[in-house]
Amino acid sequence: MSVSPDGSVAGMIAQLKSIAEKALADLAQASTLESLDEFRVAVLGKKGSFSEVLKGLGGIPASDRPAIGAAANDWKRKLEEALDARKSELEEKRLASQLESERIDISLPSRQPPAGALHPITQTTRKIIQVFSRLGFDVTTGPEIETEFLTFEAVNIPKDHPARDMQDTFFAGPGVVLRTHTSPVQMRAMREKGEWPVRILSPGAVYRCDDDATHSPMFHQIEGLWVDHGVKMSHLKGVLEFFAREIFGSDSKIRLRPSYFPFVEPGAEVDVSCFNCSGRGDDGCRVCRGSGWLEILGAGMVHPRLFEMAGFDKKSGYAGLTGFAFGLGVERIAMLLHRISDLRLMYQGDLRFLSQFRA
Ligand code: FA5
Repeated sequence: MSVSPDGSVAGMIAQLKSIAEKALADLAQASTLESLDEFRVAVLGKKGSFSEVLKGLGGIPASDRPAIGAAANDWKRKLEEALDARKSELEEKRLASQLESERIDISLPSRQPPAGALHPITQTTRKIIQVFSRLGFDVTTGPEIETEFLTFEAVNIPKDHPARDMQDTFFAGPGVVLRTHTSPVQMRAMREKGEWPVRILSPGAVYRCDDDATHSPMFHQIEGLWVDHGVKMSHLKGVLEFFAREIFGSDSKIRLRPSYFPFVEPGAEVDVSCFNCSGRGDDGCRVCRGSGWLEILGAGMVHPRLFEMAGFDKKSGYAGLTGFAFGLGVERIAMLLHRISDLRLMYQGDLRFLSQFRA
């Protein structure tokens, strides 16, 4: 089909017209963007039907060619415009159907992402801090990597003292340890302030060479210290009684059993009445195992040597200065409150265990 059937100018223009008109009609039926591309190649491409006709121009006298060229360009422009218009139409349709198929139903209830919760140790720590804050204790912290001096000597545990064996520890370098208790913060707080009163609470991680169901190599303590003229053992008892009632229930009682800690004199282990059997010591009580009491912390009156170590100036009147201190294990309190039998569960990151503590 390279020349018009009769080889005339009019015949060739008529042929172009018929191809273009058929193409325009077909175009209106094209239903996909892909078929538009095929269409463009089949009609306007190098080997398309339009070009094939124009190849016959060689056999046409030069004077007639401009008329055929003008007609061809005119139809080509019309075809291209029609193609572009159809393309926009089909693109719009495709977008509309895509939007329809991807429509989001905003009235559907949303999926709840799994909610996190504070770790039971954090929850317990915060609960305890809240109780003591109400009594005016300020929270202060100390470093976990501590000098051997502040961990031991400064709180009256000399190098050769047997009490050191009870707190065997990890050395981080010469004279530097992972602190075994929060008691060095007592010394830091007194030294920092340089005067009294001092009334602080210090939570934080501590480290010991321990590892069993009730002892972990890393655990948490909260230290309390109240130093002022006139602070007595009865104040210690009152404060701890308040603490026990707030944490374990309003019927809770406490008892102090004489004990030894080098940094207090006198010293005591403090027990709280069993909240499970109301302190009766029932035979089958799984919490207190029939004793009626649960050990919760160590406490006592600050040893006067600590005031010297703190650098308090005797001449400025610290004679007669007294204070009490206590130290509790946060895991121990959490275990009692939630009846957890093995403290290692708290460090395993098992969500089946942890999700039980969602508030
Ligand atoms: C002390 O650490 C003293 N500094 C507490 C103190 C402060 C006494 C101020 C007097 C005045 P103790 O070694 O008993 O004391 O530890 C205190 C608590 O930490 C214990 O009652 C126990 O609940 C907890 N604890 C001790 N070792 C571990 C361990 N390895 N894992 C978990 N908890 C522990």
